[in-house]
Amino acid sequence: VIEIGIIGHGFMASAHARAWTIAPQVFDLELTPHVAVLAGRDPHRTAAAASRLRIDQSSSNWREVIADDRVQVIDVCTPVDSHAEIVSAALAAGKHVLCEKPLSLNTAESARLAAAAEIAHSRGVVAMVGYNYRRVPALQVARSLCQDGDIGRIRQIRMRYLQDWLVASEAPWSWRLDAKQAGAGALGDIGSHLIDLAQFLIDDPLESVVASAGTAVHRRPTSSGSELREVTVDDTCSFLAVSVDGARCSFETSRLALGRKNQLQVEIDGERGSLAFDLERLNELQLYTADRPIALRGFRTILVTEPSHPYMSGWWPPGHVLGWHDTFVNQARDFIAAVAAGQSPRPSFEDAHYVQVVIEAVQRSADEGSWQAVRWPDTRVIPIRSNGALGPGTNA
Ligand code: SOE
Repeated sequence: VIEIGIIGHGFMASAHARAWTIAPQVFDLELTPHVAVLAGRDPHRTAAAASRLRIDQSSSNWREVIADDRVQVIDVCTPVDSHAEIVSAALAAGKHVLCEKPLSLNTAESARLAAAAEIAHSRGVVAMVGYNYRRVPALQVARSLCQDGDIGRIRQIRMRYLQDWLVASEAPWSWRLDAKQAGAGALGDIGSHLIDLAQFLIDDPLESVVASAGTAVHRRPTSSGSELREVTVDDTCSFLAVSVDGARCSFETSRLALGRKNQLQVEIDGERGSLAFDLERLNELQLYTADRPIALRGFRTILVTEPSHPYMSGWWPPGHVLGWHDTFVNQARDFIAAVAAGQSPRPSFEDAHYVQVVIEAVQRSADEGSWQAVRWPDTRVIPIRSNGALGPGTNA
């Protein structure tokens, strides 16, 4: 058994808690995850969430959870502004860390956390970020097709991630609408998934970006309706990008796309084939190849549920499809396998730092209205003191 402490009690904490329970029922794992404690700021809501999720203990002090000798894994599911402090403390205490995305508010924090994770890894500590869409079996097949050269050189990528929960002007204010707590809006919350996925799929970092971002409603009521609060992040953000190998990419994110609840679509055009994926049909991958007579060509559907497909041998017989939450179960499996093997899982903190670097370039471009270079690889120097602790972040 490996004991887990979840910090946070919202939507993501539920997704993770259930995944830790289900993963050992689906997969043969060397270690069996067990959630020992759930922590959150509000004691009543945390206790209620713990009881609903059948977690025996709740706490209103995350430092106590990190100090708990039983707990080996800290699973961070809190708003973004608290990630750096909790993650740093957990790594320093020698705990393995799974942190929800995006890793941090900005690149200064993500650079420090990536350096801390590297030091911790030399002491056998594992750290990973929860970009769960990497764990969609169909997207893993897409990655293989891109990377094994099956569709030839990648020329174009189109990705969009659309939601509509901010369409109404009366939709309530929340921490996700505050730059100080969330870092960015649609760009940080759902655009971060696209940036991570693009890198996962084609393994070719973005080199330059040009963006347009907007906020439709600048003040929103608090959930009690008692006051209006400032919205300081983007509601929509779209950007074009060029990769190091010259792929032309377009990314679109929105919280205002009426009717689109959680639409994540990917299209990749190679010189010999194209791929298309839609999260609403997450078991399917569309593949078009140019190797047939023109009269017989067309996108064909691969139903990614065969035992030979990634993760599927643990799940159901062919055709018995997976859903959104199952990606968290696959993620839990990969994390536990990495801990058992002492290996560094992906997406690493370094991978998540790359996402932050792209986000910052996109924000710069949206502010300045011009193409911006993505400053990657990041050459900033993070001072490490002789005792292995990290010094203050610098942007040397
Ligand atoms: C809310 O916009 C949200 O839950 C994101 O935070 C998740 O990362 C995404 O998977 C679904 O939407």
